[in-house]
Amino acid sequence: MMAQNLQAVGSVTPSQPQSQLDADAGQAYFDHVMAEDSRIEPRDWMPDAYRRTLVRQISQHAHSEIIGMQPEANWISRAPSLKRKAILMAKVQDEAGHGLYLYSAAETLGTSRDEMMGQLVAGKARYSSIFNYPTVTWADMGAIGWMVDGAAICNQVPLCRASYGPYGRAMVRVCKEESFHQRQGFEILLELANGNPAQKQMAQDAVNRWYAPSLMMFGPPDDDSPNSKQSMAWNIKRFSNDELRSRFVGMMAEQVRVLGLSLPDPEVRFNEDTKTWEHGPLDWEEFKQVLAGRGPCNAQRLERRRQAHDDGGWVREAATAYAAKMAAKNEAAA
Ligand code: BYC
Repeated sequence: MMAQNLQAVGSVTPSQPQSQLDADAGQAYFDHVMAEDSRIEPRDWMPDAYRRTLVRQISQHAHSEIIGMQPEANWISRAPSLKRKAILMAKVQDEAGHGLYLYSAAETLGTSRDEMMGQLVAGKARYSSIFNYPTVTWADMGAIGWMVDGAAICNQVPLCRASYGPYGRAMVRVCKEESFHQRQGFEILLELANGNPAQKQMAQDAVNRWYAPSLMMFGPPDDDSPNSKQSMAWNIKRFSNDELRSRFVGMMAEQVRVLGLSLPDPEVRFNEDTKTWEHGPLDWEEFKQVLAGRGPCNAQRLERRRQAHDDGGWVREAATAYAAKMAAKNEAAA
């Protein structure tokens, strides 16, 4: 936090625990940080609603990374070469790492990882709609890397400047890794697109399947997005859902030409008047169904996560027993 910021808000210091600030002084400090487009850190005073919004968004994001491992892990044993298996395995491990940075960032807001994981396995937490679609061919690994990670980059690069410090900092590393993921997906599609006619068709079919779901990753249209306005006022979101979706369409429209493939949307065009990319209508009813748990793979994804959680129970028990043993030993030595 810069010194001039502190002077401007009198005696309030950024690291003062919340309990030591009265609400008015805390709110004044918080408003000042927002006006300066500066950062809130874990021990700073913050409005309860800001904290809740962050826990909601960061935990959903963490869950997305963890559930997002499944559609790709599904292809590790069937990847067409040892090199492809190794690359895919590294990518899936990266997603686990992203989940861990994000759970850690959410924990700094006072919600434990156990609690967040409990909500996920109970089916009470959201995670990205995109991971409720099946991965039916190897080309889907290319389409996920190019389109899903591409959408993630468009959405997440602005989040590197999110007003909550631990979230913004986690995003920097996540985005670097996502860029590598996107390149590997593009390269899978490029190789298939330059292969035999059946391989090229496989790549085109995958692009067709993932196009609309990847556009929906950005969330509902702006006039149906209840959280955007406040999140933008709090410098968490920097652009609206539709703005980011439009940027993403422009990015794909250029890159798909290099692949020698096409987007399954004849209405994609650059509007010279508004200087934005436009696309055809999306099936928002399908999006709502997926969010309500009725997508093609929702049940399967949750069941697999529950199974993995149960299978890992012995590790949690062992870690708890070890911590208790160490605590008792330290107490005896004190
Ligand atoms: N899926 O008011 P809105 C990845 C919900 S991981 C499900 O616009 P907001 C990757 C939304 O939560 C990608 N739910 O909300 C991993 C809200 O419901 P609640 C994950 C969605 O928060 C592995 C309601 O709809 N990325 O990239 O302002 C392998 C109304 O929406 C979705 C992130 O999580 C959706 N697509 O904006 C490869 C990024 N969209 O909570 C790749 C961080 C909306 O009120 N998150 N909803 O019950 C964000 O940027 C924002 O939370 C969103 C939504 C843009 C997603």
